[in-house]
Amino acid sequence: MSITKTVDGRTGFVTLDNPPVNAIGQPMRQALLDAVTWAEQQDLDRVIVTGAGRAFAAGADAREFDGDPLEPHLPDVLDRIEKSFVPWIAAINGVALGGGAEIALACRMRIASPKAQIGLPEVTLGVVPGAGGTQRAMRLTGLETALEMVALGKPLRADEALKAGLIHAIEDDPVGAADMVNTEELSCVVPTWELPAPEHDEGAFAAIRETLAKRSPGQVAPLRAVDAVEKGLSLPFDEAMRLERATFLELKQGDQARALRHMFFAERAAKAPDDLPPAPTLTEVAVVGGGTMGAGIAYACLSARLAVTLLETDEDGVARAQANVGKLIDAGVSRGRLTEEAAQALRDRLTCTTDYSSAANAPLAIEAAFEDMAVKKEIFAKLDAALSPGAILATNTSYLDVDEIAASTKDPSRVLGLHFFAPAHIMRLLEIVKGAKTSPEALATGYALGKLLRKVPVLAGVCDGFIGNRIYSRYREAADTVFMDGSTPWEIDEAMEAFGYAMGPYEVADLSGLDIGYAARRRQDATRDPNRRYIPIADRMVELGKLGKKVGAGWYRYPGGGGKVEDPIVADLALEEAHFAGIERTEYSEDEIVERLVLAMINEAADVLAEGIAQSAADIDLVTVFGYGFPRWRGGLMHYADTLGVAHVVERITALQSEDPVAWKLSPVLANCAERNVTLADWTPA
Ligand code: 3H9
Repeated sequence: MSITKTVDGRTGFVTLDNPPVNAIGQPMRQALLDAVTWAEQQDLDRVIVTGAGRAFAAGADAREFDGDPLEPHLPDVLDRIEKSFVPWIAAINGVALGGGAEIALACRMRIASPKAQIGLPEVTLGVVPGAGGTQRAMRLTGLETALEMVALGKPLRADEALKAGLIHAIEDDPVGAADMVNTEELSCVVPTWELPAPEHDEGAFAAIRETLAKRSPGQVAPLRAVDAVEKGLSLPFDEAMRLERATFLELKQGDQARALRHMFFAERAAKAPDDLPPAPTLTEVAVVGGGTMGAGIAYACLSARLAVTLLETDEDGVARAQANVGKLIDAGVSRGRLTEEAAQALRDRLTCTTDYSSAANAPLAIEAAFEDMAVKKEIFAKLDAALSPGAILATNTSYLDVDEIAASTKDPSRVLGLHFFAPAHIMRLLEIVKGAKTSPEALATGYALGKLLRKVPVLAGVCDGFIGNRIYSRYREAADTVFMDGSTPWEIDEAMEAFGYAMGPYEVADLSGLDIGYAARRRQDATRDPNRRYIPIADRMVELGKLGKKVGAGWYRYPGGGGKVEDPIVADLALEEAHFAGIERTEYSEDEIVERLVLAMINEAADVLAEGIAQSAADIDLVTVFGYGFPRWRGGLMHYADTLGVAHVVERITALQSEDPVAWKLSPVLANCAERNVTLADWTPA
């Protein structure tokens, strides 16, 4: 069903009905168009349009965007609604987004429930509003709010929408209130399209463009949405609508919109596989270790209404854990995310202790202690003894072998990895690591926790670094090679920022601490291919005590603990090492830097796929975007590789083999995709 229609007296009721969120597809557009004629033929004095279920309408059905537009088009349907002699009133019962908001804007009046939200988030899908959003919103709210709505995509709450002039009233029962509107009053309301456009305001346009340059560099749609508003100021309404529509259609087919659509649907597809047993209801968890990571995990669990027993080794540790979680709660209050009452409820649900028996009833424990196998095994032995035999035991290790940890317990089937990303209460990615013996029940519990914490769960197999850190290690290696052979860390960082990362690899390393990568390299020493070129610069940095921002110096210097400053000594290190190694340094362009770093990641990711460490290319996209800051508008690493084209990727990696055949050994998955002429997204093991 797409809409339902009923009549009561001279009032027509149209309910948008396409569960779960009333996305507007072709059948709904046709049904709405027919409803306009239906209302006119019955000589109704109003039509009240509302949504079934929790939403008014979530917007155009984005699943249609890959194909050609299907008639009737939404702008034409809304033109009919707006110009019909039977006035329509939108009774906005829940979210009205994109095309959903545009339906409401074309109605003569808008009455919203207090929980409604109204927004034009099209830019988050890489397009501009395509059914009048850029033209009607500004006629109702004025320039400033309209520009923010279309360019930033953030919805307005009902109270904000009322204040902005977007809606006429807020009522608990918007349908009832719409029915009560005086007929004469209704007939006096001027249709939105007839309202004058606001005056041009250079300051408002300059301000929004400046904001966009900072917030969404590289993204096309937000700027085009601003242009559509600006052009609309001096064009007749119909002409401005045609221009908006043309922009929408053009962007819809572009790389950025395809990438953002891919991410939208991949994010929603990330959930527990159907063949897992039903997940247990979690009400409490144990977390081991109250350092930065453990405290972040504990805070995330508390915020999801779980009771948390935070286990530490001694009383100092208990005090530190309590303080670490306390700081996060206090920050929640000072940022306005938590009321004082909610904060107290979180504190009440937290127990910090050294006594493992306090966690005896927890169905799940998450270990987030120091990255050391002996430490982990000791903790798992204690958990094994204290928790019930059915409890699931998870490790938050970033690199260590989950199977070895599991083997040290009485029942390895109840052990899995739950790899959070720092800060654990903010970063959305959760790698759910399946060991050789991990049971379906353990996985189901991991997914249940992920759902409660509103994480994006991605299933990963066991290897050094799982999906994300393994690809990241290769990225780092490629960066250090480019540094050694010709560039500086700041040139590399700038190139990756221009590509779309918020920070380049060297600034990130300074924030995490160079000792982390050092420890990983020492762990890999025993298994590293002796023929693989080793870049010693990062080790030299650690030997020099340049451990990153925490000590005031890493790849950059941080005088007085402040912002980063380029350090010529670091640049000289590469000159020195290159000289020792007899390397003639080259100057790399920004494009060459990006190409090398990104191709290195793509090749490694293809190996991750080949080895079954990741289940799909889309999972790798989720990991790279939600855990490592790969630009979402490029669709994640593998989607980007498919945008470049596998044949091109293979050709470029093959060309780089002349420099280093070991580091640039082509992944069999890439070779296979090129041979079969399939994308990475469509690749399946033979
Ligand atoms: C647009 O409107 C263009 C117009 O200007 C011009 C036209 C000419 N399409 O997120 P959830 C599915 S562009 C298709 O898990 P929540 C979603 O995939 C659009 N499907 O629920 C999921 O499916 P499944 C502008 C959609 O409660 C299910 O609904 N609008 C769409 O956490 C539930 O979704 C937007 O950008 C869609 N538009 O959040 C709004 N929306 O069950 C996009 C949802 O198979 N949507 N689905 O996994 C949202 O922001 C959230 O979905 C919403 C609900 C807040 C509505």
